[in-house]
Amino acid sequence: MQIEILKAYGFTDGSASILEYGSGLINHTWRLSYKNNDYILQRINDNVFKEPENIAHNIRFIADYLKQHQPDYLFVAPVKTINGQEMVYLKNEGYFRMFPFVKDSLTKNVLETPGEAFEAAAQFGKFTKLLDGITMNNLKITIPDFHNLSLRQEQFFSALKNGNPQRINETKDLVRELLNQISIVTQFENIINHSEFKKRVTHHDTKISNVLFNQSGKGLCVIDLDTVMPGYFISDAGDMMRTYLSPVSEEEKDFSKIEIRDHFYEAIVNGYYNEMKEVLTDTEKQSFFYAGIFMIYMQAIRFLTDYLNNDRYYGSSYPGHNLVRAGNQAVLLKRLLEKKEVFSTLLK
Ligand code: GN1
Ligand code: MG
Repeated sequence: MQIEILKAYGFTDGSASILEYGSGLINHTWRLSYKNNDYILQRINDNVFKEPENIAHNIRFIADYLKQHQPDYLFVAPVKTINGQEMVYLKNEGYFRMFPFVKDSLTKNVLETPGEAFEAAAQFGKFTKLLDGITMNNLKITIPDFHNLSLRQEQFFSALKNGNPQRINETKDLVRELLNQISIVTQFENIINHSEFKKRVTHHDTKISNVLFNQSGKGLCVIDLDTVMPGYFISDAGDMMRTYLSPVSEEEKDFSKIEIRDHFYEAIVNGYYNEMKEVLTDTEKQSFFYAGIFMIYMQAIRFLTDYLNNDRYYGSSYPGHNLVRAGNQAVLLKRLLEKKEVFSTLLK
């Protein structure tokens, strides 16, 4: 670890200890201890987040808003450097920032019970609800078009034209299967043109490891706010479905293990509605099931696009890694589509 970073925070007596932490694909995370205090240190991937200052702006704005309007909410704000900065920039290394490690809190990498899904969904719903009064223009866009499915579709088409020819050839069946689902993109376009579909403060990365729990399993707050920006609720509800419904993750190679657990779906609906029922419009509520379809389809084409582009975005730890991930998400999509009728009775 660069000594300059420790210095910037005034951790200068040589006693700081640091360990690799977390499993995100984009940023790099460490856990740091210094004089009986624990911290989370992260390097922001500035290939993905081209203007890290926008992240700092949003977090600062939200922190101030919550302090004023929702003082009881536990908001994990960045630790400032001794010069009062929220980030440290090191030449050739990029941007770093640090958060306090909330005492007695824990994160989960694997979701085991519907109760955990309920807590997490309630926390993501609460976050959007508490920020319902913010004027959207006050927030910056940290990744332009991040969940713009039309653009993701275009990027997919362009990879099919200009990507690795051998890989294009090898993936024909999966490509065809995904292209058959083009109506998912049309539905997205209808949604964004509908006036009852609101831009809201959305987290955009609602996996279980982005929720802090207390020791007795109650949700405390959400973390990892880099992709917090104006968006649609389908991003958050949908990514919960994408990552909570199946007992196995996007990394699973044995696709026969991919299934949809009804009780987890119910828990997501109930947890999210617990906070958002009065906030969402009827039109939005009618798209609750679609949220999962939208996010899973988008992730399938993002992984496949990256495979066709030689893994330049997500990287790859074994040959065919992004193809496995894409195939996995395509199966998950199929399994969820089979549940449409059953789940429609749960949508209130
Ligand atoms: C990336 O870095 P991580 O794991 O939090 C990606 C998400 C994907 C996810 C798939 C900025 O998130 O959109 O859903 O991988 N984040 C970005 O694992 O691209
Ligand atoms: Mg993330």
